[in-house]
Amino acid sequence: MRTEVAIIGAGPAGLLLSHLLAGAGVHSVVLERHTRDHVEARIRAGVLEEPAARTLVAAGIGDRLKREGLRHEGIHLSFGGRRHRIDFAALTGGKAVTVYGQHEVIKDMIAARLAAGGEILFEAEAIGIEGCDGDASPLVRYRSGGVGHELRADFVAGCDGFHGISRAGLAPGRMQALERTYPFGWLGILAETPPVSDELIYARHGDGFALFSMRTPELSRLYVQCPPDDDLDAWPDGRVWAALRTRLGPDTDRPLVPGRVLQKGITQMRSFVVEPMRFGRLFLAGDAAHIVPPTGAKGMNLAVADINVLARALTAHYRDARDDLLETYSDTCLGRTWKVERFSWWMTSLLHKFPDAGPFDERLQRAELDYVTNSRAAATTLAENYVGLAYD
Ligand code: FAS
Ligand code: PHB
Repeated sequence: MRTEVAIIGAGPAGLLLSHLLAGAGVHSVVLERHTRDHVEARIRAGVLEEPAARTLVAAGIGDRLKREGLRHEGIHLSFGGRRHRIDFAALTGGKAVTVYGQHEVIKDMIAARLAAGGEILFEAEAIGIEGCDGDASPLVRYRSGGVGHELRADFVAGCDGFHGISRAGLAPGRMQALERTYPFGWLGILAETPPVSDELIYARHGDGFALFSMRTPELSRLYVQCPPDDDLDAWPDGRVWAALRTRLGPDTDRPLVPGRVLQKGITQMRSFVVEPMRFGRLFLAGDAAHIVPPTGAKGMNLAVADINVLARALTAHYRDARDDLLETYSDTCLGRTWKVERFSWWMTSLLHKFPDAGPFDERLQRAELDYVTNSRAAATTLAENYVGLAYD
């Protein structure tokens, strides 16, 4: 099989790239190792920053997002038993985020691709990438239905997430991996319970962090900080609800009502960046190139930002015979990535309980929370990062 751009992975990065390229008349094939049902049911992120939501709407895949997405003009930071609102609209000239599940974004993208005759091969696992360094066309080997296949292309987009083969297949000496891991994880649930607040609550509590988020007026997404290697069995529903009630505290719009837990999982917390993000004709994007702790709600948004740059660069190559944007792809993306890494690390440091933290550290953390919630300058910094820094 032959295409112009071989895309590995049908996550937000791969699907959006395929869609934007099709809009510019560039052919691509998406290889996805899981079934369509699996990728559409996978519960992950839930907040779209403004530039990302605008990108989806401009690309014609934002109709349901506009109809069903929840516009949030602020968040709450909760500590010392009280909530403090960060008013995005007032601090950023009217900007906001949109609460809309990542799996809903995936459904919209897949439906749009298939309706337009796009090629997404599900249950097609890429097993090798060859020949990305020369002028010759690279080759992606993949397995589907127990049979080996080949996909030849001009370029390969590695959109296969943190555990994918695109980055893993590179010789260690070709890249630098920069990482920070955190001494805690997040236990997250998706539950049938009415929201305790009209906006997200990020809680810093003596027992650890907690987050109230939502998907719909009936479905809430809730997280509690837990030890990094904790086992799900250690968290029966009753314990989860008790921890949430304690850490979110009494200052909510409505009481927390335990409901049916539809999904439960533990996510590791790490900051990770690989440099560069381009290796000849192979371009890494999204989680394949960088991971942020979810405290800043940036994972999916950073993937969309990368694709915004990559789609423009590949379109310029095919339409205008320009390769300068391909040349600068890695630097352009890393510039934003490190700002987003900083913000996500800062939010994580501000709101979590570090096992080895002493009273001095805790006083500093408290002072930072007091400063952020009482200084317009500091609150503005948080707000402009949370709603999303403008694309270059
Ligand atoms: P993705 O991981 O979404 O997609 C990669 C795709 O490649 C997958 O479909 C995978 O099956 C496929 N693939 C992998 N190897 C392949 C191969 N060899 N052949 C073919 N296909 C292959 N962010 C938040 O902001 N909030 C959250 O609550 C949150 N929760 C998360 C929970 C988890 C468990 C994870 C892993 C991430 C979470 N994130 C969260 C971050 C998340 O939103 C990611 O940043 C986002 O999915 C990144 O998108 P992609 O780069 O497209 O990668
Ligand atoms: C979510 O809704 O899943 C969510 C929201 C904000 C975060 C992380 C996750 O920071």
